[in-house]
Amino acid sequence: MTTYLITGGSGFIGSNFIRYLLNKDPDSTVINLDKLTYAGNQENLRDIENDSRYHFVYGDICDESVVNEIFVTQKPDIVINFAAESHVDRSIGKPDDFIKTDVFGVFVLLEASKKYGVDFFIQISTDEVYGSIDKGYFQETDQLMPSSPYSATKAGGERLAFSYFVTYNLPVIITRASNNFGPYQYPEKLIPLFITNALENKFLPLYGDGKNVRDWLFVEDHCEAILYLIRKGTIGETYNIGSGNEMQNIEITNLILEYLKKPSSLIKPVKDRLGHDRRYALDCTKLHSLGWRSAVNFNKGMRTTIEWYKSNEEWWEKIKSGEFLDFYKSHYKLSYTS
Ligand code: NAD
Ligand code: TDX
Repeated sequence: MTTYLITGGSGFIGSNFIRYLLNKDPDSTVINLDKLTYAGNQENLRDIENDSRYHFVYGDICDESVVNEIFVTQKPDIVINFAAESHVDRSIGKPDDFIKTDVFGVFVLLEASKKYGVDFFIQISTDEVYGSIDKGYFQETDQLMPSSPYSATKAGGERLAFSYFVTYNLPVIITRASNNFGPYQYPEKLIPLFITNALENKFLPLYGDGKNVRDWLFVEDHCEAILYLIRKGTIGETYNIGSGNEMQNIEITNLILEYLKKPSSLIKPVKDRLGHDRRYALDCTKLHSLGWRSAVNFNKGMRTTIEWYKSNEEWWEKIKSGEFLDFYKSHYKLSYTS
């Protein structure tokens, strides 16, 4: 029996990971510590909330007393820290909570893990810590040049985790995944925003020239890679997790519109994101050499994702009529009804 402390388990990747883990490993117990920020949603785990192996704790990873209480009472074997402020645009507008959660929160989890002891501490970082690359692929040993407050705080959090490995021998593994997509992603991010806007016949606000490139990883592949690294990874190491599905934003946009049979007149070029990274691309040789490769074909992953948003309107309509609406209106300065 392995007890996992999953932080941020009510968000996009965390909820997919918990569902994946409970399916794959019948002997696991999960404690999900989540602050339920605007991005946390208990609907994401409605189907497993009555599973006796699943326990939800409402709380902040920055709150030492809540974190210590979990370590004392639940004695987690493995900590996987997904909790973060995760949206680049919000970090440009107001970085405060990014600095708290993505750096200080990691510190609180590391301190508790050091004090009470764990078998693994997995820090979920991101490809954005490298910054932008016009040609070629980032390797794990490349320098970190984060460009947004989001990526800078993620770099701070993961380097702090690494320092606990070097200094205190804490069994840390760091993962740097590329852009994820799939079910339950909050509709502020490119793919779910554009799918749901298209379904509502609303504009798709494409930044700049639309030619920025991301490497798209289906969320279930990401979940699988994390579990794989717990089995096969080496403590103290950092691993890139990508799929090699490089796409320009305009290509993704056209694909969504074509699939949904919506007109390209819905595309609305808008002012570019400040400090917008042009391209992210990962060299995943290190992970491949352990025997793992992403399995989900991009087009299949997109079909699954679009169909999920088509069948789960209630899930996203509730979100888009709440807190999201204020963010959207002030950020895009577009008429939301057009
Ligand atoms: P998300 O924004 O969907 O979810 C974040 C979750 O963390 C939410 O449930 C939120 O309530 C919770 N949370 C935020 N602050 C908290 C705090 N102080 N205490 C406890 N819980 C808190 O994010 P996501 O897209 O699922 O990303 C998960 C992790 O993966 C993040 O660390 C992110 O940096 C990383 N990552 C994301 C991607 C991606 O494409 N989405 C790619 C690479 C890495
Ligand atoms: O309205 C939009 N229009 C647009 O053109 C939005 C929201 C995005 N974009 C562009 C910006 C990026 O080039 O689409 C691309 C993807 O944007 P996001 O979905 O915001 O993702 P990104 O900024 O690449 O960061 C994501 O991947 C790495 C996650 O949000 C991070 O949490 C993760 O670390």
